[in-house]
Amino acid sequence: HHNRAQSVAILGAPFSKGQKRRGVEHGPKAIRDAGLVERLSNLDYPVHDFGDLSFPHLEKDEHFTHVPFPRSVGSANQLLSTAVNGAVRAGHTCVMLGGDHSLAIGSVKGHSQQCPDLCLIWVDAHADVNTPQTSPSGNLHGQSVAFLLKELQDKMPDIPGFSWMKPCLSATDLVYIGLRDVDPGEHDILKNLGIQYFTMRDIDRMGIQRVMEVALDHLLARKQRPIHLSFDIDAFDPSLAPATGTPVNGGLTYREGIYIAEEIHNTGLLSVMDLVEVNPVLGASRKAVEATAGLAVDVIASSLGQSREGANMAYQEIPSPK
Ligand code: 6HN
Ligand code: MN
Ligand code: MN
Ligand code: MN
Repeated sequence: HHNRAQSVAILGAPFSKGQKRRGVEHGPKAIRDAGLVERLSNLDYPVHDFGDLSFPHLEKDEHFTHVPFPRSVGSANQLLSTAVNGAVRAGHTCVMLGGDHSLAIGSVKGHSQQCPDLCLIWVDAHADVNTPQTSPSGNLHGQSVAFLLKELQDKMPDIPGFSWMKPCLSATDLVYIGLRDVDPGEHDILKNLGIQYFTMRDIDRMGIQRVMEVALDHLLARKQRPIHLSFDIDAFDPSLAPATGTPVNGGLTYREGIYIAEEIHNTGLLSVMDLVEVNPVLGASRKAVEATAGLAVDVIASSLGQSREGANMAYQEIPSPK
């Protein structure tokens, strides 16, 4: 079996200014409280929890057109990119706990500084590929992929806080899974750039097994390369993941989500993963919050090798009765 005895680094990113609702900055705590470290310690590698990053509070951060908090989002992502870069350089498989999905800008950027040939799997109800001009909300968590794509460089204005950021991915390096709420400008971008994507309708038609086969083939058939998995918890159906800011009906089932994670683990190529948009303030009850955070733990554990077949830990010998 491919299990590299690699260590895992956990990085908390308690940040919420990629959107306007409060609470998603408490995502890292909710996911840890749901037992993340304990679950990962049942797998066969050392886990290092590096705690939460601390992001500077900026007193004055005026809107850029209708985009709120541009400097806060820019500086948080710059800091995160340095942290992810360092964790990958140190040889860890890195798990970034959000926080909102604008954090993928820094996470992917930092990863790409160590692994320039990485590919990106974006599991989400949303495409998060708006430019400031196509964005209906202005929120930067709906624009992360637009910062990352070289093909969109001349469509992106100079946003305050982002002078450090240069795109690092090509449209062919990216696959989406789980889409069901795509803005008109985003659909145009997906089509024009020829990005590979699988909507919930595609999953209905093809089944998740075939979707993963085609997705991984698209990214890896020519050469094996490091995978960045950016997993937005709102990819799941809201009945499973209610505590999130932009829920959309008709999402992934539990088994589809876990299957995606298992297939990514089975490539042996997962290098960095983001688990974002768990918002404990938006759960209707404590149970709803725990269900959402527990689901996040399940996705992370499955991505790192927890198996439904068992055999997560080496078992030496069947004991004989004395
Ligand atoms: N997310 N497409 C919408 C927007 O505001 O641009 C929703 C974005 C949601 C972002 O869930 O990470
Ligand atoms: Mn997202
Ligand atoms: Mn989303
Ligand atoms: Mn394994």
